[in-house]
Amino acid sequence: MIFLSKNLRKILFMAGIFTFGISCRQHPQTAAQNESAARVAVPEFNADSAYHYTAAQVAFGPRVPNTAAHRACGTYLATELRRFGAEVTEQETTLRTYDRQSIQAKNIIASFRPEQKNRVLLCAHWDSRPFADRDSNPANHRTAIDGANDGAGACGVLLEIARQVGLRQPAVGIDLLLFDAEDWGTAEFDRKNYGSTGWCLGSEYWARNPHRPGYTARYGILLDMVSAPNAQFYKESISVQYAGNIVKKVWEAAQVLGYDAFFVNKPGAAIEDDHVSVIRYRNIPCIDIIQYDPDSSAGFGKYWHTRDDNMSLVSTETLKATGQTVMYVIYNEK
Ligand code: AHN
Ligand code: ZN
Repeated sequence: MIFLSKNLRKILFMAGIFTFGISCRQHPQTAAQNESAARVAVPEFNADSAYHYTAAQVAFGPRVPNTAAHRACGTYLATELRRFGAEVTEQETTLRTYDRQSIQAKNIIASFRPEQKNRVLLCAHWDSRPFADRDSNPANHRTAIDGANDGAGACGVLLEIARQVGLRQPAVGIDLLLFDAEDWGTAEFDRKNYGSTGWCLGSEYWARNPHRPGYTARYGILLDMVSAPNAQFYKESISVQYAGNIVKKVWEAAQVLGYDAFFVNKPGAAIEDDHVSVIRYRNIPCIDIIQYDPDSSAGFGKYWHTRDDNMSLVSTETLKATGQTVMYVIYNEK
């Protein structure tokens, strides 16, 4: 009898846990309520504002290191980021290019809530290429490009994100890194003498000498060439290898927002870009959102590294898709 009642109590007790467990899961909210509770309010990314910041950079003229346009644009970017409430570090250094030029470079780092340990970094390069070495007109090969798509557009997106973050902070701390001297890689006309070197000098310098000793972040997102009309971002393969979960998170966010025409669910090439410095020298997983066009010879559109990379390559639709997707990701982080 005692034996049986003990067992019975046990059974009743277990049944109690079981029904309580189920009722816990069913009781508080309907599925729809649950979904709205899980959804975080993400501010609206203003693409007109990002367009304006892009045009303002291009209006200085090509931002080639050691020129007045470059210096003026660097001041503009740092001033805007301070105006949005970020703590801004201008990291200046002298770098040497593949063709043995000594350049005054400046990485610009803008931090929101720098005391917060839980951080995400967003980056882009702000310099423009000194050579239109893929231009159809050889007379243009030794002239600089506007870099509206290759440089300014991504920084325009980051400035608008900075403005929004300044207005309402996400739970994570945000660092924006605007790298200098990304685009002084070996010119096509120098390839036979130098091979392919000299890209990403600013990001390599920062990654080896971070603005704060021991700086780290949970992960990084690099934007590069994110403004051309109908741009397509394939899943860049170094990103997939070193930060596959971040690629997944970002591409899923784009899908939720209806931007899957821009964020293509296909593997892309391996691209040497600033994210490699972040991964290699800071050990921070970092992805590259970069336009990829398998039909163009270099893979980045026929206007890449030509004089055609001007404001006509800046589409507010593409800026919006990129900016809103990144904002969705950072505002949903805990
Ligand atoms: C290479 O062409 C090796 N990497 C592309 C990096 C780049 C240049 N991004 C913009 N301009
Ligand atoms: Zn470039």
